[in-house]
Amino acid sequence: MESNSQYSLKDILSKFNIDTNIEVYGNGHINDTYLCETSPKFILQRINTKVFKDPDAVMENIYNVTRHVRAKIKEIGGDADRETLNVIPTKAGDIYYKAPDGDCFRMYKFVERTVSYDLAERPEILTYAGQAFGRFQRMLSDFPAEKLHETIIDFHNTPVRVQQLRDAMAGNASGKLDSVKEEVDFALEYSKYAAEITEAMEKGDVLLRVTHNDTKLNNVLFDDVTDEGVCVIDLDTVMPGSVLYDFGDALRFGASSCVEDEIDMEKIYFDLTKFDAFAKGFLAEVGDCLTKKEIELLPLSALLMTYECGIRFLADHINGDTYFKIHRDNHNLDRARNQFALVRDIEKKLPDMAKIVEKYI
Ligand code: ADP
Ligand code: GN1
Ligand code: MG
Repeated sequence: MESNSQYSLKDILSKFNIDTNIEVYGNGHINDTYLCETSPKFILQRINTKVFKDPDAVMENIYNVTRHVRAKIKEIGGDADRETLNVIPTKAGDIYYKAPDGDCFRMYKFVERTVSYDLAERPEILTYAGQAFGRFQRMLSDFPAEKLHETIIDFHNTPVRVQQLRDAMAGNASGKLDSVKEEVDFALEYSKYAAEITEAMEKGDVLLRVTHNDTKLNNVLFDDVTDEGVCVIDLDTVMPGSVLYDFGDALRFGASSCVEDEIDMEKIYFDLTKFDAFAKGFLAEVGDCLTKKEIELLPLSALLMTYECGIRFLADHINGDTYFKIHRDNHNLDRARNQFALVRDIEKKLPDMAKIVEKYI
């Protein structure tokens, strides 16, 4: 990305009054993240404006949400410099910097003494993640939803995601459609589940709330000594949504036996011990606010969010890898197959998951 830019990252840093060495950082699929080796450290991010077409809207959301969360953290005597993202303004006083070629950069305080996980080796990590995402959602329960911009329309509208897969198939930009027949057949067969959450929302049985919408395990930073969840990050998609999106998406990634791009299908299963651990942490924070239908759909939300992510990876593969960052050939296809293996296993375990949910409600 940088090779086509008309600026150097040093120029960008100077807009924030920083002069230091930087290195590429983190494992996100969307933005370009850099660590500034200053003392204290900072995180510089180039916002992916192909994905987030309105960076003003994204940054306004993040600014307002972090201010709200910050006040809540202070109220209970927490450390607001560590427990929420802190946007560092530019020298000119703006909340991000737009380069002359349109590239957009933001700066955050680096959250010190934390670790992030792409795979939870111990179930306790899931309990801490559940607490962190649950607490985040609870702190935003009185945030005025009408103040939030919808940064990606229909982000978790699964029927729309199915249509986007159909569009990708019709366009077949990569020419690879014929080679993914098995995956496409699976995706279309399992579209039978796609409308479960959206229909319940239309009926008012599942409520519209302010949600995070990207509750991947590596979007929480954990204390490097105690493993407790310190800070929920990656706030680009905070917008009105369903509690089921946050619950299901966290389990999609966090309760897998494997990393998201594991290719050995024999190794991939949905770990009920991790499910139990996450449900315990998350429901202790938000369980008492849920409607009957939300509770009923908690297990299925894990299947649906995994399915949805799988069809997004598959559509991107067919489109020629234009959305998610890839690091090898067929990376998105590997990810899609991985997610579909997980969907098959979750489907078998739905009754066990319902019993676990009952314990915590
Ligand atoms: P993406 O949208 O590409 O996933 P993220 O905002 O999640 O970008 O950042 C990518 C990674 O960078 C995170 O998973 C985390 O490891 C690290 N990171 C991001 N912001 C911070 C921060 N303020 N302090 C420490 N690490 C961070
Ligand atoms: C992306 O930004 P990151 O890497 O935390 C994606 C999520 C997907 C996830 C799959 C804005 O999350 O929706 O679930 O990849 N974020 C966006 O790993 O599309
Ligand atoms: Mg991320």
